[in-house]
Amino acid sequence: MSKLDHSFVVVGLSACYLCFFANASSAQVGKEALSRCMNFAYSTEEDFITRGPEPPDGNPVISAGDLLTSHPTAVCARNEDLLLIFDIVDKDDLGLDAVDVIDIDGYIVAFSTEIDSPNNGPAATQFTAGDLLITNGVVISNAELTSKFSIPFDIGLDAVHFIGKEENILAALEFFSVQGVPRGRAFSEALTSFGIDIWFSMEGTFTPDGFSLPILDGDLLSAREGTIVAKQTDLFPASVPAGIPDRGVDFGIDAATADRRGEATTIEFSPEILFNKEPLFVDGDAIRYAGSAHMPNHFLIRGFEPVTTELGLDALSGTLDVIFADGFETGNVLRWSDSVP
Ligand SMILES: [Ca+2]
Ligand SMILES: [Ca+2]
Ligand SMILES: [Ca+2]
Repeated sequence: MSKLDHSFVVVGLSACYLCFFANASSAQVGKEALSRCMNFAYSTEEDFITRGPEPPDGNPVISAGDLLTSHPTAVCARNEDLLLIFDIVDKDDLGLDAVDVIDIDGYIVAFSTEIDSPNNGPAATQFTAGDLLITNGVVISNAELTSKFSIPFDIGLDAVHFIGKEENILAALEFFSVQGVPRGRAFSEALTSFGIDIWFSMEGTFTPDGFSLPILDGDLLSAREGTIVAKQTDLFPASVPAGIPDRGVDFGIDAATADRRGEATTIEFSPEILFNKEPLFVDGDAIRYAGSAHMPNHFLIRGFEPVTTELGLDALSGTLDVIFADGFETGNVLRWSDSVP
């Protein structure tokens, strides 16, 4: 083969490769795939190639914006599936930074993206990365979510979980879809009237009026009450220096889930940074309230057989119970050495 022919082949291959990745950002797996995430769902921080089960669309590239499960391992939604109703014009993958799978049959998923909508223009904002999106088209703005804390700017959103009976949550989301999302204080009043709450974590730290200490990136908050549901200090065992100013470090919350009854002890979360003393954990791990159990990242992702053991974790939904029941249990101690399969 001449050098010229060779370069045509290389260019052709490169073009196909680019086509492939262009397709990766506009892939869909359809509504049926969501049922796989009925009990447990998550999202990674990074893109990777699966060497495990082939996604329904045949594309082995998994995006950090896709919704995944490890029970059993599957892609439940591509980023574009979640964003379908928002009609994203250039079909970009906008990332996935928080998720709560609420209703499989009605395809109701609450989530947030990593970046603002490309449809935002000078005249109107469709949504930002700090807003809470629902697959029925509802946008709960960051201002409404944080209204009880009176935060005067978009402070981001990187974990979300709905509290309340499922029928009440669905009724509220339907009401918001038909009537619009109430603004300001009326939003928290609407949550009260439907008997639901939205727990969430911000991307930053802020001291609201009436608070003697700042609310942290690593606190879990109540949108309805304007209170801290779980303080950073409460999430870890006493041996971890979590909490400012009492212990020294804000490890952040990058993902959080719990049951729907509002029991803080059922919280499962992922921190933003690692801890390199005992009990060891990394930012992609999932940890149960007060450090009562620990799920290493590599255990969540291992069904995809990625060529690494750590892909990050920035959204959690459902419960890790199903994974623990699958034969993984570290008991009451956080120890990395115990958890390597
Ligand atoms: Ca993600
Ligand atoms: Ca997150
Ligand atoms: Ca946070």
